[in-house]
Amino acid sequence: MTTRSSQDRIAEAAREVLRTNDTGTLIKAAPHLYPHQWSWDAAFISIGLATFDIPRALAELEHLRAAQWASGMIPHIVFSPAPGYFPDAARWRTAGLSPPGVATSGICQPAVHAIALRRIRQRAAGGPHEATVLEYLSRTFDSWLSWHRWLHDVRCAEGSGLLTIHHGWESGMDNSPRFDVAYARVEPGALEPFARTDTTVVADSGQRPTDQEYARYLWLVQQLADVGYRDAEADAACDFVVKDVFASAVFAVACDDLAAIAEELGREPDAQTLRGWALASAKAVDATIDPATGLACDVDLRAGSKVSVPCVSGFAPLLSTRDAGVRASQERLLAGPDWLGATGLAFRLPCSTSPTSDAFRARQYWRGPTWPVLTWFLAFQSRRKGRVDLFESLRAASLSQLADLQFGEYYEPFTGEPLGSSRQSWTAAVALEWLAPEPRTRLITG
Ligand code: 9WN
Repeated sequence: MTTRSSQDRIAEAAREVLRTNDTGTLIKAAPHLYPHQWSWDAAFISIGLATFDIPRALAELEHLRAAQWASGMIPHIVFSPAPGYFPDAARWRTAGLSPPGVATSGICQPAVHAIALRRIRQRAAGGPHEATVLEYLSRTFDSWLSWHRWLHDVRCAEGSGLLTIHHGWESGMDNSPRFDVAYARVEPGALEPFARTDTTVVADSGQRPTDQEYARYLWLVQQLADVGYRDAEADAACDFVVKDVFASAVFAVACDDLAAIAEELGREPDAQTLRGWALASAKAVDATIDPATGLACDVDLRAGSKVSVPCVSGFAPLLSTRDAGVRASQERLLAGPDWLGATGLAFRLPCSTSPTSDAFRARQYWRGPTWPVLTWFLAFQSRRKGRVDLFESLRAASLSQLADLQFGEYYEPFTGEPLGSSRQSWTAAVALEWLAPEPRTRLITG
């Protein structure tokens, strides 16, 4: 249990991380490893910023929105001029697709943005920035709606409620074992030469994806760039076509949050459309649950089968389900011996892959470590559904983990060692959100 003075130290250090990672135009996802703006990072970062600087929170989302493509797609990276990250802007070949003067990648990430917008709206309620936030929401609503419409119409064109991804990077959980079978099918041809930068920043390369994994990542980028990122062609041209259950659950939640914003703005028909998308995706996510494991599954469209690997994405229904039975059984599973109750954990926090699974690797990126941002996200959604006890226990354990003031990108589950980048912006952001007083507004529910 962290004391009040330890909590003050965490909050002060977290604000300092965000300030020093701020380039003045965007907040770097991490000081050295990720010197650009990432899409879902920016949303979580804005949630943390809103605890002490609401205008800066809006500016962060606005920087991302300015990179939105004409299609509605919000790219996963908006590049700053800083060197030192590979693949760099040129590798993506997106000139002419990204807005003039803005360098972006060509793929997307989970759509957490409307969740952030609603959270910022809640934090602004009754305060000096409320009018600014409402004006911002009103002025930019159509952009966020077109992002959701693109996801719905393009990434879910067949109407299943589940979103398609063409790259593990689109899931945000890059080398999770949930994608091993899909990646095994990716056989890189002649790759343009490349030199990784991540393994020069993270000295222990065992914490990062392997070179073989990187070759596959880059091959997919080449395949997608070769078809100009046109989704209709990408489904055929790209070796990796997966229905991402976690991104679909995020979409369901975000559609509900954008619907709440639409209602406040008096845009009832848009709200109804969004509520419909939310319901369809929430149901579709529940329908992927493997009865044998109780976990939700991705669908590998190339193989035509569900992928049942015990990863944290299997708890997607905890984010989005409307079924009390599903919620209860997922919570039981989470508390059980394969997850929070696993033997030897330094903190009772969800690992990215179940520690009792053969696929588990304690130090390797999305193959085992705990990710503070995901812990917060699962807890936040649980509290919104009334599960204050689960929220409080995850909050206490996460703050104990974060009391090292390293703001690690991810943590070794048994030793509590911070791994990957330190001073990671979204880790600092969720620390601030854990510690900020809950806004007193009815806008919080739902
Ligand atoms: C590739 C920035 C991003 C996160 C992702 C995380 C990692 C990038 C990388 O870092 O991915 O997009 O180079 O490894 O997996 O979730 O958004 O923090």
